[in-house]
Order: sequence, then structure tokens, then C-alpha cells
Amino acid sequence: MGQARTICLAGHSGCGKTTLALALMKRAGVKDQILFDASQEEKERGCTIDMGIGAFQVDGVSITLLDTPGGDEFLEEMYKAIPVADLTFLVVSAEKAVEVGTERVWEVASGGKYPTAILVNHMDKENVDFDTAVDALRSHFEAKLLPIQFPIGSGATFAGIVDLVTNRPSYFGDKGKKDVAADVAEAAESLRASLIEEVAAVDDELMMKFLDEKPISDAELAAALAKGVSAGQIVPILCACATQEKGIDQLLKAFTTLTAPAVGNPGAPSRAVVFNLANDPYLGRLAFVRVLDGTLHEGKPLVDTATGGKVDVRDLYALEGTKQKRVSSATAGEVVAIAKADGAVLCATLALSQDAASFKFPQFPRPAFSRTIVPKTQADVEKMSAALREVAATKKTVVVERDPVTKELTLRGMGDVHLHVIIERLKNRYNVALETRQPRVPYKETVRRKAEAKYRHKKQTGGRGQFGEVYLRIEPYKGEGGFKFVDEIKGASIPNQYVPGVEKGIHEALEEGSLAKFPVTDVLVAVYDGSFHPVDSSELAFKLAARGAFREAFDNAEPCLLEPVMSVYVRVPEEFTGDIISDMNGRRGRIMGMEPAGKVTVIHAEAPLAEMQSYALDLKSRTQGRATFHMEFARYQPVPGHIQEKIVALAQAEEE
Ligand SMILES: Nc1nc2c(ncn2[C@@H]2O[C@H](COP(=O)(O)OP(=O)(O)OP(=O)(O)O)[C@@H](O)[C@H]2O)c(=O)[nH]1
Ligand SMILES: [Mg+2]
Repeated sequence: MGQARTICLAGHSGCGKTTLALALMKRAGVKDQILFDASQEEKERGCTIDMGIGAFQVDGVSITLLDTPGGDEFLEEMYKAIPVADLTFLVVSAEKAVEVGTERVWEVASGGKYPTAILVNHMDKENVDFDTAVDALRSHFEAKLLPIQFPIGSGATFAGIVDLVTNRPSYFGDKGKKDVAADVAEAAESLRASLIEEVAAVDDELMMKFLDEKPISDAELAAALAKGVSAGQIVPILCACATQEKGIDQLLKAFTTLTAPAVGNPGAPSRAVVFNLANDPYLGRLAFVRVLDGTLHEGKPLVDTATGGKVDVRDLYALEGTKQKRVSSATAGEVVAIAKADGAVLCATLALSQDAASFKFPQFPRPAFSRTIVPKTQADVEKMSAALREVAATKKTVVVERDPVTKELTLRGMGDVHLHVIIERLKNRYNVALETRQPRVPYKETVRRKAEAKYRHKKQTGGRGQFGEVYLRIEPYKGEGGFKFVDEIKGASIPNQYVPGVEKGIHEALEEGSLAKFPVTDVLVAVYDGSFHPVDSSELAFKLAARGAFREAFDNAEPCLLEPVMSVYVRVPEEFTGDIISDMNGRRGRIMGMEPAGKVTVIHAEAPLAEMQSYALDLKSRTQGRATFHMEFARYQPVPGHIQEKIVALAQAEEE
């Protein structure tokens, strides 16, 4: 992957990533308008929502920059960008280096295992101090954090940077100026000494020289540093001020000097990874890929290694700045977009053959905030599903699904802001107007004890009448599928040809219980007797009789409501555990276990879905956004009596 590098910018919201990206591209000579934060939804909010992708050249090396959002509900962009980047710059503010978003990036980057560097931005702000920021970072993150730059001045007097690898100062305004104040020189000297020692510690050859007190050249130090950074052993720290474009040249240089040329194989069969999908009004589904091996050629289809599905590589586009430019091929290391890539899905590995190795992404966050979506007009109903499908295909953390019990269409995402953005996007791009509301809880109904009933369906209307009589028994049942039908009919009291009608009637009755019209589950129904009429009996008559008998028996068998219980995992900084546990108790939750995981605790609890529908919002405000959670369906359990009464009363009120 010699001459192409991918650099990711990640960090807490507002730390200046997009400002930096713009400054970097401008400085690298991009002349066209740069389309970052350019969607209507981003413009309205003034923050990044979708990964921004831009490309430019630095010293003959093609750089692709991935600008990710810091907002916690748009977290998936980081999960897609960090793994494909040669280096991730964790951007922090010199004012407050460690914030929620900083911690989150660190977690996604597996504590620096994906090659990571830190950029201390906001160096122009009043009273900031580089050393203080470095100390804060060091006390939070366990890794070899090494400044490779030292700022000359800070705040209004941030005037230049000493490069600790070469021990040379450069001033932003005055290129010729080379002298440094004694205190800066001294601080830089001591940081450089520890840089050499720490870098030597991860490089055997350098270590030998260091121990033998032989001179180490700047080039040797730089090469060992790049190796250590690429291996995730060293996290270098740099500084800048994005708004005044200070430190930008130095940062551009670092994109190439801190990343060792990767060992991708340009001669190998082509293989690429889809790390981003976008919808372009002209180019259709745009699949951004990073080529891992070999060369991608226009017109040569690839297969998805997970499914074997074919993906046509019709039109290939490279980026110049943020503008698309047609190309006919792309080699290992490069980032290109495949247009009209209908068969491509997020995170897929595309290769010549299905046995090629798949590129691994970390486990994505699981969206746990659901809202029911309701189209505003009939026209919206028609356009809705295609638009929803397209939007959901571009995001791992947006799921559209139909609840099998309530039949409602739900949109699941990371939180209310996230879902709002999706709804706005559907309006802005597809002209589909949707409303959202809290989903109905998919309750079910069952019985607590055995009961019997008989029901005679008899109608005499002019010509042929209807007649069927069914005796049945209902009882609680724990077997598979939640239902069992037993034929205990003796002596043909119900002739064989009518038994299917009986079964149908029962199945229909199961669809809506008599408590609150929720489906009935966990029941066994045995039909043990009945009677028929040689002329008037029919399958329909027996269906109606069975339905009637079922309803009567159900009402007599102490029917009750069941509710879905979720298995919930909350990751929370220790200081909040007490609060989270007591809140969980208030939600009728049960704590199942607690496990420390570094500086956070993972609380495992079970709680009814009815109490968890706004948890994403509540948890955020309770912990200032420092906790995350996900939940999955565990099982159904009976609803406590007093709550059941309320639900039934509400259902009856709705009925009227
Ligand atoms: N004083 C000062 N302000 C800055 C600096 N960098 C960025 N800003 C300002 O901070 C605000 C947010 O900057 P963005 O670049 O949008 O922040 P971001 O990190 O991309 O934010 P998200 O996209 O939400 O993650 C803007 O008003 C910038 O002008 C800096 O170095 N110094
Ligand atoms: Mg941004």
C-alpha cells in the first residue's frame, strides 16, 4: 500500500475535527469547494452526522481523510472508519482533553491498538497548557503516550512548534525564525530525551544503539517511531489550532511520516472492504471501499465473501478534495467509490473469490431506541418502504422492522436525535413524511388454569341451516411454539372432515385474546366431544363453534397478560453504578450481575420492555452521556395484577 494512506479524525463533538479537515485540505491545495457537513441535516445542526471523505496529495502520497462525527448517537461512523485507517487522530481540546467522546474513541480504537495519535487542538484558547493536557491524557489512558511536538507559546501567543524528532522549531508566521526561548528549548530537550528512550524501547536495533550510547539519527528515530505507531505500541501527541490554521503543515507532514508503508500486496488477487455507503442522487448507491490487495478494475465484478453475492464494479470514482473523478482502476491502499453498487452491503469484503479472507470490524453498537413510524398520507405509505430500505442500508445502527405481535413498523436507532435525523432525511431526500410515536408493547395473553366449555353454533335461515357443536378444554402449556392442539374426539361425535374447521376456528381465536386483544400463547386446546347434523353441518359451522367454545373456555381459565422482558447490559463509569441500580429497581428490574471492565462496570439486569422504552434518553441525562447500553429480548413473563388492570382498562377505553 506504498503511496496511499487513510487517516481518520475522531473525537468529542465540537473539538474541531471538521474545521481541521477543511484546513488540512485547503492547505494541501484543494481548490474546489469542500463538501463537509454539507447535508441539510448537518447544516441545520452545525455538526457532523455522516462520515466525511476527502482526498488530496502530500509529498506525492495520496491521503484519504475520514472525518467522523463526535456526537454519541452517530458513533457508528467511527466504527466504520477507524478499522480501515492507517492512523486515527484522536482530536482533543487543550482546554479539557478528556471528555466523554474522547473516552469513546479510545474504546473503539481498542485503547490505541488500532494505530492512534492524539492531536491537542484549541491551542489558541486562553489559559491552555499543553503539559496539563498531556498529563490528563496520561492519567486516563494506559498506553505509551509520547509528545512528538512541543508548542512555542499558547493561547494568543501560540507562535510555533518544536518538532521533537528533529529538535527543530518552526514558526507559523515567520518561516525564517529559528531561535527559541531558553525555557521552551529546555522543555523540548527533556521531552526529546524521553521520546528517544521510549521509542528505543520498542525497537531492538535502536535499543542496542541507545545502550551503547551510539548516536541515533533523526531518520532512524523517525522510522522506529512510525513502526511503533503503526504497531499500536506508541501513541504520539501533537498540537494545533484549527481555526487559525496553526500546526496544519506539521500535521500534514505527520500523515506520511507517522505511518509506515503497509505491506499490502499489489500483485495479489483484488480484495477490498466496503467501509461506507452513501446515496448519491446521480450515482445511486455509492460504496466506498479501501482496496486491501491487488487492483480493482472497472468492469470486473467481485463477490461478497460473506454471501457469495455478486457485486458489479461498473463505474469507479476516486476523490479529489470531495469531488468525484472517474477512474478505471484502483490499487492496494487506495480509497475509491463504486457507483450503482446495488449488491454491496456495509462492511462487506469484496474479492475475486469467496474464500478470500474477510476484513474484520469490531462489534458495532446495538441500537436500542425504538419508535413506531406512521406515514402521514397515503402517498407516503407508497414511497415509504423503498426510502426506508435505502436509508437503513447505509447505516449499521438503523434498523427497520415490523413487530411480529403488534404488527407496527418500527425504526430502531441510537437515540431520539438519531431517529429525528433519519426522519428528516426521508423528508429532505425522498419527500416521505413520517411521524413517530412510542411503540405499543407487544403483550400476549395466556391462561393460568384449566377450563372447559361447550358451544353450539346453530342458525336456521330459510334453506340450509348451520350446525356444529364443540366441547373443548384449555390448559396452560409450556411446550414449543406456544400452542398445541389435541384431538380427543371419540366415536366420530365430530366427523373427521370437520376437524380442520375446528382447528381453524381455534387458530383464529388465538389471534386476539379477550382481555385486551393481544395474541394468545402458551395454551393447549383439547377438543373432546361435540355433535353434528347430517345436513346442516359444515366446516364453517364448526369453525364458528370452535371459536365460540375457545372464547368461553379462555374467559374461565383465569386469563392473564404476559409482557416481554429484556436482558439489559449497561456499561457505566463506576461512580454511577449505585444510581443505575436503584433506577433499575424502579423500573421493575432485577440485577442479574455486575462485572468490572476496566474503569467501567457492566451491569446486567432484566426489566420489562414497558419500563425501558425511554431508557436511552433517561440513561443519557442520568450519566451526562457517559453510559451506554444495549438490550435484547429475553422472554415473556406475567404482568403484575395492578398493571394488568390498567392495560386492560386502557384497551377497553380504546375500543369504545
Ligand atoms: N478557538 C478555537 N475554536 C475552534 C478550533 N477548532 C474548531 N473550533 C470551533 O469549534 C466549533 C466546532 O468545530 P467543528 O470542527 O465543527 O467540530 P467537530 O469536532 O467537527 O464536531 P462534531 O462534528 O460534532 O464531532 C466551530 O465553531 C469551530 O470554529 C480551535 O482550534 N480553536
Ligand atoms: Mg465535525
